[in-house]
Parts: sequence; structure tokens; C-alpha cells
Amino acid sequence: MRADYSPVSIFGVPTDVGAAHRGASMGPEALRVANLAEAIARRGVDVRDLGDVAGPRNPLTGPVDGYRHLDEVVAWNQAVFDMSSQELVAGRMPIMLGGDHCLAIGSIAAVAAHARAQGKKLRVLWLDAHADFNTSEITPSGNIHGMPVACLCGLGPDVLVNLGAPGPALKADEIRQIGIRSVDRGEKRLVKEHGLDIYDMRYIDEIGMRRVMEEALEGVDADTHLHVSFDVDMLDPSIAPGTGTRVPGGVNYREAQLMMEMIADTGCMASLDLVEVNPALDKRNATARLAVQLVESLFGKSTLMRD
Ligand code: HAR
Ligand code: MN
Ligand code: MN
Ligand code: MN
Repeated sequence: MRADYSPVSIFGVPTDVGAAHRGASMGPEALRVANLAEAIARRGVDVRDLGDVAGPRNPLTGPVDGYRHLDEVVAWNQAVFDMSSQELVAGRMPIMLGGDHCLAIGSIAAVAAHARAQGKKLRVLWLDAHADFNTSEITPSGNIHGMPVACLCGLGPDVLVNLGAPGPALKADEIRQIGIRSVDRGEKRLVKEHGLDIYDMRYIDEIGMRRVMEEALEGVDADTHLHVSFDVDMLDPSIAPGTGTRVPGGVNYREAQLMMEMIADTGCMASLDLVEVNPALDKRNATARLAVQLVESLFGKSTLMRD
């Protein structure tokens, strides 16, 4: 049985201003070359590719007051916010193709505003090797793709915290982080302080992905807007080498497939980020191709169930 998915709008955000490595700016095109839109269409879903949003070039400058490229990050996120909001209001499911993960500030700010306006509950699944909960005081790098979750929860510069709508977009209890295995020293203290729900690799190893996903999806129902923010570095680098900050010991192919199938089973996914695909570091577009396979599972592809 297939849930009836809303029509989908794909858009690309070709920038790496939030990252240290160049190349995530080529992610949207790599995902298109891997036939993302065609794969979703094959699931019987109406899908449109809106092309790329525009923004400033990467100035390749160093951190200022703990942030690298803050003005550029704000400009790109404003464009993401506007595009995501427009598609949500039109009743479509936005799929944002990064670009680096700083762009989730704009997409999730839009999703949160939309969910509140509709009186819906919000659940964000943050699939990542990293907690992305740094602030300008504790960041080891100044790279804003290490900060989006903190910004969304109100810890960050006013220009990012108040992007789209004043005040924090998210409450810490609306997000579940899965696949985490790299958290910086100050960041560890902060995630504990804010009570973030983190399913790290050890927990996944100990209780298994099925139970992890049951816990992460607990309480998700027809009144929930489910947003999936998928940083491909959640996956083990042996299967997803094309990303800038690889961390060994990641989620394997079968675990990833199960995650996506269990998300699909809820029928509640209403928006998606696909970020940190870096073709400059990839092998024959393997990471983009794997991401597309996982998106097919997110849209209900399974082995034995009828299409
Ligand atoms: N924690 C590191 C930092 O803040 C690296 C995290 C960013 N990497 C990502 N985001 N790909 O998930 O610099
Ligand atoms: Mn990330
Ligand atoms: Mn990451
Ligand atoms: Mn806000």
C-alpha cells in the first residue's frame, strides 16, 4: 500500500559557504544526474524540479567573531526559506538539495512556521554523523554547517535565529538526531544542557535500528508534520565517500534502508533536505546514487509490497 504523497517540488541550493571543503555546491546537479526526480516520479508521485535558487559566491574568507561567511549564509538561507515557504503554502512537499547543511536553517524555519500556522505538531529527524549544535563561542572551525540545530533552537546570531519569523523555530523536544558519532567537546556539554534526543552509533549498535526508529518516531501521527534532514555523512564512508566531513563507523546500507522504510510507513513525511553530497570527493557519483535509492525507500519502495 502506498500513502498518498503530496506533490513534490525539488529545488537546488548550489553553495558550500557553510563548510570548510569546497564542492557541496555541486550536490544538486549530482543528485539530478543520479535521476532523483525520475526515481520519485516512478513512485507515482507528481514531481517538479524548480531548478536552483541563487545566492552569493563563496568568498573563501576566515571566521569573523566565530562565524565564517555569515552574510552569505544568511542570504542563501533567506532564499531557501522563501522557496520552501512558497511550496509549502502551495500544498507541495519541498525537497531541498544542498549544498551544505547550514541550509537547513532556512528550510526548517519555513517548515516550522508552516506547521504552526496549520496547527500541526512538528517532528524533525536529523540524520547525521554530527550534532550540528555548535555556537560561535565553542565552534572549533567557525563553519556554520556545524551550527544549524543550535541556531534553530535559538542559540545563534539574531539574523539566523530570527530568519523568516522572530524567535527560535524549534523546541529541543521536536528534534531527534540519529547516526551521531562526532560531537565536539563544548558541543557535548551544550547538547546535554538542552536535553537533545540523540541516538548515537553506540545506541544504534546496542538496541538496533528498528527500535531506534520506533523511539524516534514515537508520537508521530496524522497531525504531525515530519521533516527529514538527511546529511549523507550519516552513512558509513565506505558506502558514501562523496562528502566533506567523513566519520568512520556510520550507518550501513541495510540500516539506512530500514530507516527510510520506517519513515515511509508513517505516511507523514512532508518535507526533506538532502545535503552534503560533494561530487568533488565522490567515486563515480556513488553517494548521489545511493541517496537517490534511499529517497525511493522514503517514498515507499519496498521489496514485496505491491506498488
Ligand atoms: N563539528 C564540526 C564543526 O563544527 C564539523 C561539523 C560539520 N560537518 C557537517 N555537518 N557535515 O553535519 O566544525
Ligand atoms: Mn550536518
Ligand atoms: Mn554531518
Ligand atoms: Mn525564527
